[in-house]
Order: sequence, then structure tokens, then C-alpha cells
Amino acid sequence: MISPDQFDMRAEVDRAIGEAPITDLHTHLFAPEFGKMNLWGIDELLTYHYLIAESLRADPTLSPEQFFASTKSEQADFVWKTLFVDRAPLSEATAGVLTVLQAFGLETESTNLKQAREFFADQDPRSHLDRVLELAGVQALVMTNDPTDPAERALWDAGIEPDPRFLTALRVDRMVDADEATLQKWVDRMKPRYVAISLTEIGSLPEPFFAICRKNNLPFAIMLGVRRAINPRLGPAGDGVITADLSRLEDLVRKNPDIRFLVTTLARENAHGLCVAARKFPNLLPFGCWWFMNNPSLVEEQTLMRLEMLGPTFVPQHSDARVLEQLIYKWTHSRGSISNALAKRFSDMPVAPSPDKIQQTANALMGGIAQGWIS
Ligand code: FIX
Ligand code: ZN
Repeated sequence: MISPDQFDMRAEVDRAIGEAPITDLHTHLFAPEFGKMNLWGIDELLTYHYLIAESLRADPTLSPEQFFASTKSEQADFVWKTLFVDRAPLSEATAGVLTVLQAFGLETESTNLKQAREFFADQDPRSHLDRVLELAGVQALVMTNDPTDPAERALWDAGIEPDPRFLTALRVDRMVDADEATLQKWVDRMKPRYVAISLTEIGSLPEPFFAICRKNNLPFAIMLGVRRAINPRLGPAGDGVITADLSRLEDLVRKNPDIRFLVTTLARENAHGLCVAARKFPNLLPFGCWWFMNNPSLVEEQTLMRLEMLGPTFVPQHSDARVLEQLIYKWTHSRGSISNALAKRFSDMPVAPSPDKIQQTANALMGGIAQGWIS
């Protein structure tokens, strides 16, 4: 039986989580100033690499090579037909497309993409951006900025000044040979909020990464547990997961107490160990439910575990959005899972929370803690 008190508490949690301004700690979005790198619209949404993997699995009569040889709109048509028309869309990535279509009042059961294509073609990019951020509840988001990407590098060299809602992060996956001076040049140019890398396992990381974080007081973000290209034929959709050895992370964080580490892990099996490590090291911030963890059931499970083990001292979610409108679905769905976890945790506590405490917790989880670590 739900008592009237619990019912009010649940409504209050939903409202507070729903209204709390979001700081999205990791995305692959680009500000409008980046031109073609700023992806939006139905064809981009449907050719998200999550959906490519799912559609080529559902209909293996099309080979990956044939898929990638076709145009973007042909690819989008294939994904739509395969995952939305020929069978019931049930995966989280397909739910995401439907949530976006619904948000704009577009058809979700059409056999073609005509209406959606016309709608997106009609949008003014700037006002569309404002509308998407408003619908998603996002006040600021962090891009992934890679100086080794020739297109991106050219824009920085030309003195680009991104929309201030789009914060920068210096991605160093492909800069393991860079010296400190080179990294400092990019820090000066991009003014990143943190330095970031994705790893399969933590090995011996280049000393300049640490030097640059120390010198500029920047956090070091580690995204741990991706095994790249387990099926190279799938291109960007071909990556997998491994359970990482977290003792290496613990050693790293212990040996560098003056560096703040933002860490997310990809394997469900690493979620508990990351909480244990974070209990020991205040310079370690668990963030987000990354990629294969970004499913409502796992977001709820992981958020509840983090609340039980860490209290409100972590960042429950980031979007990892690659296409602008994904912000709408990723945050709508995540807010639901986070609300479920938070309401459950509050209701399991021996003492009911005050409305102020609910508000404070929601603001901290959705944006305040992230802002505190990257400001
Ligand atoms: O390394 C990353 O930042 C990953 O998030 C990406 O490589 C991955 O492709 C992705 O989009 C996951 O959501
Ligand atoms: Zn990412």
C-alpha cells in the first residue's frame, strides 16, 4: 500500500528531477559554429550506430558492406523499415527515436519517413537548437573535442568560438605520443573543462596527460571497458565491452591524489567495484551509465546502488548524444530511471525527506555536482 505521504514524496521527486537543470558531462555533439559536424534530423537519428548494429542483426540479408555503400537516406530507410515497420520496436535505441518523433508531434507508425524529413528540413537550425535544449532540460553540455580530427582542427585553427552552452573537453585517445607543450597548446586554444580518454584497460598512461591536468587544474576523465572493433565490418557500430581490472584504477587514483578523476565504466560487472573505489577516494567521481549501460533497467539499478553506496556524491547520467535531438530522449528516459531510483531510496529511508532535501538532491544529481567538478 502506498501511503498518501509516499505518494506526495514520489510526485515531489518526479517534479524536482523533471525541473532540475541538466549539465550533460559527456556528449559527441558540436555547437552550430562547427557547421556540418553538428548532426541533427531524422536521417542522422536513424543512422545512429546503436541502430545500425541492431538493424544489421535483425536483417542480415543486407551485408554491412552493402549498408555502408548506400547513401545516408537509404541507410535511414533500411533502419526504419527493419526495426520500426517489419517488427515491433522494443530496444532502447528504437524507443529513443519514437520519443523524439512524439516530442515533435510526428507520426510514429508511418511506413516511410516523408513527414519527418519535411519537418526537419523546415527547421531553422538556431531556433531548433534552442527548442531541443529546452525540451531536454539541458542548460550546458560538454562536447568531445579531438585535435587529431582534421575537420575539427581546421575550425580551431580558424579561431572558432562555440556557443557558450557547449563546453569543451580535450579528447586524447589519439594523442598518446603528444608532448606537454602540444597538449598545453590545445588546452590554451580549446579551454577544455577536462582531459578525456577511453580505454580497454588502464595501462601505463603518458606522463604529459597528468602534467597537463596538474598544471591547469583539470580533471582527467577515463571511460573504461570498451573493446574496440570486435566486429570491424560494423564500422562505428562494431565495438564491444570487457570487464576491466579496477585495481589498476584504484592504484592510479591513489598515486595521484592531486588529480580529480571522472570515471565511467562500460561493463555492468564493473559498476559495483567503481562504487567501492569511489568510497575510498574523494578525488574519484563516478559518472553516467555509459553506452551499453544506458538502458532504463540498468540506469535505475546502477543509480540505486550508487545512492546506497555513495549518497548524492556522483553524477548519475550523461547522454553521450551524437545527434542533437537524442538529448530529448536520452534525458527524458534517464530522468524516469533516476526518479524511480531516488524515490525508492528516499522511501526506504527510516525518515521521510523534506521537500528542500529532495530539491537539493535533484539539483545536485542532474547538474550541480557536474558543474562543481568542471567549473
Ligand atoms: O568513446 C566514447 O566516447 C564512446 O561513447 C563512443 O565511442 C561510442 O561510440 C558511443 O557513442 C557510445 O555511446
Ligand atoms: Zn562517448
